[in-house]
Amino acid sequence: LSLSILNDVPVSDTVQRYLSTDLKMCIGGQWLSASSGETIDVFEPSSGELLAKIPAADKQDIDKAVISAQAGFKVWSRMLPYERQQVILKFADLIECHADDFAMLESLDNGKSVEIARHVDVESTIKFFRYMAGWATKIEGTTQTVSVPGLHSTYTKKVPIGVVGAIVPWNFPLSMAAWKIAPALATGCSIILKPAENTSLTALLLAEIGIKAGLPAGVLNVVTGFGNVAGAALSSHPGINKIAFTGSTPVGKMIGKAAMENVTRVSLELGGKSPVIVFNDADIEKAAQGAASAIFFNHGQVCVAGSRLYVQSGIYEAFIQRVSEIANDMTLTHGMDSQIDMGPLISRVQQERVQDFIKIGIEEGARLLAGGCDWQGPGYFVKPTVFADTHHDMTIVREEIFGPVLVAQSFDTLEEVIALANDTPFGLAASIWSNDIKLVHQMIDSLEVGIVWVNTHHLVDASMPFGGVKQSGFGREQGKEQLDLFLETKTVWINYGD
Ligand code: TXE
Repeated sequence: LSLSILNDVPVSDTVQRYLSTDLKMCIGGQWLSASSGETIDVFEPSSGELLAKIPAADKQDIDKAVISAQAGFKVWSRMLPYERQQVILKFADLIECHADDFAMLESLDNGKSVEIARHVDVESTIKFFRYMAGWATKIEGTTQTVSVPGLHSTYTKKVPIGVVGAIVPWNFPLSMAAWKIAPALATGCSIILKPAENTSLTALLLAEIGIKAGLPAGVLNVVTGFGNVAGAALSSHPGINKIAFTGSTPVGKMIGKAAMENVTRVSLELGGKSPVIVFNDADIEKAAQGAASAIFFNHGQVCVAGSRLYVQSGIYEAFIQRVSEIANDMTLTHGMDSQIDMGPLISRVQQERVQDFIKIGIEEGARLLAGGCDWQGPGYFVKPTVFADTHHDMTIVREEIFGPVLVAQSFDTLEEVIALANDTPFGLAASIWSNDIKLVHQMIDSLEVGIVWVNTHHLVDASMPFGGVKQSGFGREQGKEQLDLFLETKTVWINYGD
């Protein structure tokens, strides 16, 4: 397939192979079409042009993948941790060799800047694989002193949970796949990954590279398909030992229910409506740049996006004017253009959904300072939008919009802003902008969230747990804590008395 945005751009053979109407998915080390022969059209979001066709898997394909993953698990879990570590490290090296291919495919599939894809998504993926490879040889049980009479040797072993079913969204397709695959491999699990139907290309390339790195057949399966068909078949399959999901809260609830039917372990990383809280003493310029990037990074399609802005009344007007200026100055273009500040949203559906929220905001009487819902031209773009003078009865304040739309309001006291920040069913992240050490610590203690940033937003690292409270989900990804999601504890009692 040829794409208009690639007219003057050199394209590698690997990338060219993926711009195809005949892509296959990876089950048990084999490249297969869907059993039904059905496919899904995938579009390049800045032009709406056809990018690729991927298999539309159904229950039959998931059944096949589960059998393969069960066989893969037997081989992989019995390998020495050191051998598994070497394969994961090789996997990371090969991702690095293909870093530019991954970045270009991610940009074409998702619409984000190819530079950001290369330096954020791909770079962090490589680091994460290396970080998790380190843990492969360091998974330990404990010995205990017990209080029952007699002579007993007692200890715990950590054993891999088995076959992992992973379902991931389209906003960070490669990173989200990596966040599930790397810890599964490090703990000795096998995995079936179902990428989002609109962004499966980098997941398929990961499967190709994983085989080259030496993963035994069936250890990493990538099954493409629609959520309500392939995703539903995966999350309700009795042969799956753990479901790891990232996506919307409504789908997370459905997956949780389906998993519980089989008492399958489940971890959920769901939606958010994260507050950005700016106090009078903050450096206005730095905090305004921070607040803008908190909402506009990745075009607002980030679970931890800083989508609610609370500014203390002394600097409120100046602050929201500055954030609006930043929004108005942003260049909207496709991911191959070096002038890009913001790319398109993922799909026509998301563009319409986000623009509808903007219309509702205007109807509900919020003050529109930047942007709006009048994008003219091709592609699924939405202008960076800032609403001021919002309040908590408004739909745009209560719901996750998942686009470049910021809602701002002022506050006076610490108590007031704590109540506002926590007045949401979500509890993923928050950022605080102030240099008052007492106030910052009081805020950290009071916010009902899984992640707090101070004078920054969006920082993520392989070693730092990531996840939310309330309806933003449960379980922590990244860091040592994530390993527990993929391990079971086995308790051993040995009586060595008479
Ligand atoms: O998400 P879905 P959608 C939110 C965000 C966005 C909205 C809709 O608000 O506007 O969700 O996006 C798979 N059983 N987030 O519809 O449906 C699906 O195929 C099993 C926030 O794209 O949650 C995809 O692989 N799986 C979020 C994955 O779930 C199912 C990121 C996520 O898609 C399924 C994405 C089912 N019944 C959207 N239905 C975040 N906070 O990170 C769908 N899927």
